[in-house]
Amino acid sequence: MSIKAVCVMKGDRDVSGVIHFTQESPTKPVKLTGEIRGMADGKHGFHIHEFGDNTNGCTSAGPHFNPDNKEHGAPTDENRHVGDLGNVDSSGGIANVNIEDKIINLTGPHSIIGRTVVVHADIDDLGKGGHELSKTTGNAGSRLACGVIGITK
Ligand SMILES: [Cu+2]
Ligand SMILES: [Zn+2]
Repeated sequence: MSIKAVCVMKGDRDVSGVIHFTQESPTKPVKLTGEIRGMADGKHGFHIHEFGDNTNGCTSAGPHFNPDNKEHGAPTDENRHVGDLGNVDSSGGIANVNIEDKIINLTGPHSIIGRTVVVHADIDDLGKGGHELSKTTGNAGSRLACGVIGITK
């Protein structure tokens, strides 16, 4: 039976979204589908952050989920944080999310359940921008919206 999770994202400036996660089994990739509304056109960094804590807004979610102690990178890189899902692309106020990822999981040590999805103001440079933040955050800027990932049926 497949495993399912959902994340309702909210932010300060009318940015909101819903992301659905499904995984056929613990050894299969996780599929993400959904949309985020209210962002400027262009690419926006999209990550799983370590903590499912939004007490002080998206800041409380902490750094990128990185249980294997690697550097920030692209989803396709060997050297990446577990939480590195790259960018979502917004057009006309809607970013459609359609991602399949083999590194995040809905069970086990790479489980993202109870952690936070964050979408950022700027593009994630995927570790290659040469900025001092490239290898930790992709220099993706402020946190526009976030939400905790929960189990659903
Ligand atoms: Cu992030
Ligand atoms: Zn990262």
